[in-house]
Amino acid sequence: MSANHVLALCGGVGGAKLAAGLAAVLPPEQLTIVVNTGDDFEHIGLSISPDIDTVVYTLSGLSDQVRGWGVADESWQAMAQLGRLGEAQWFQLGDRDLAMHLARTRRLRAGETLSAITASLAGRLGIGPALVPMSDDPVRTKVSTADGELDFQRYFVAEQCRPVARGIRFDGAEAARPSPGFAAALERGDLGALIVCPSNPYLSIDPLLALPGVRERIAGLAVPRVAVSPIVAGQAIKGPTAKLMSELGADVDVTGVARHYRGLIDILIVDEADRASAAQIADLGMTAVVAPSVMRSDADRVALAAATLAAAAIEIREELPTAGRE
Ligand code: FO1
Repeated sequence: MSANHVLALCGGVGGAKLAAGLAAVLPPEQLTIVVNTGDDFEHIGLSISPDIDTVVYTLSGLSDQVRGWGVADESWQAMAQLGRLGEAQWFQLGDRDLAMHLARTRRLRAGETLSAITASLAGRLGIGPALVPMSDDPVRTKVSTADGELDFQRYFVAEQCRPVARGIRFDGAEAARPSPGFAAALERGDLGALIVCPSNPYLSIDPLLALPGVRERIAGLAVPRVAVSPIVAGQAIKGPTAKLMSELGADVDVTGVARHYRGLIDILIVDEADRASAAQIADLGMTAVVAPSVMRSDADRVALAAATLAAAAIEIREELPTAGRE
C-alpha cells in the first residue's frame, strides 16, 4: 500500500481555493478535506455552516469569487421580503444559497449528522473528494473583545472585525469529538501528508486543533506536514488575519505563522516575497519552501497545490488542468 492519501485542513475562502487546487490534481479517493465548523451558527431558524458552504461552492464551481462567500449569479428576493417582515438583515442569505441551509436544517432536525448531510450535499453537487466537518458536535468560536465577548458571526459580519480582539475560545470544543471522517483520516495507514491550507490560523485552523486528541495526534504524525502561509509580505491575502494576529500579540509575518504552528508542521510554504524569512523559519524547526502563494486564478490554485504536494513528496496526476479563470 503506497502512503499517498492527503488530509487537508481548511477554513473558508483562502483554504477553499487551495482545496480546489488539490481536488484538481489528486484522484478523489486520495483526498480528505476537513473543514472548520467553529463559524457555524443558527440564523433565522436555519443552521448555517459558512466554511463548509464556501468549500462546497468553491469545489463545485458555484462560488461567487468576487464576494468570497455564497453562490454566483445570486438574487436576494427572499432576504428583501424577510426584511419587510421585520427579520434581521445583518447576515445575508441569497435565494440560491437559501436552498443549502433549508436542506441542511431539515436533515439535521430529522436526526442526520452534519457529516452525513455534508457528504450527501457535496456529492449531489458533483464533488469527488471526501468533504468532512471537523466535528458533528457543536463548537462555537467566541471572540473576546474590548466590547465584551462576541459570537463569531457577530464579530466577523455584523461588526466587520472592528472591535479589538483580546482572545478567542472555542465553546464546546472540549466535549466535542472529531467527526468520524476526521478521526479516521488521522489514523489511516496510507496517510501520506497533512496539508494545512492558507486559512486563518487563529479562527479557522485552531478550532480543529482544539478538538480532543487532534493536536497531539498531528504533533505525533510521521508523514510530511505542510502548511501554506495565509500571510504574504506581512499582509493577509484575505480577511482579518493580519489585524487579529497583531491584536493577539503575534508577529504579522510568516514567522508569526511558523511560530503558531511550531511542533505541528515540518514545511511552511511561503511566497517569493517572504524568501528572506527562510532562515528564521528554520530556527523555528521548519523548512521554508518558496512558491507563488497568491491564488488569483484556477491555474494559480493548481500550481500552488502542485507545489504543496511536491513539498510533501506526493505524486500527482501527470496532466494538470491548466485552464485559468481570472
Ligand atoms: N459574510 C459577510 O460578510 N456577510 C454576509 O452577509 C454573509 C452571509 C453568509 C451566508 C452564508 C454563508 O455560508 C456565508 C456568509 N458569509 C457572509 C461569509 C461568512 O460568514 C464568513 O466569511 C466566514 O464565516 C469566515 O470564514
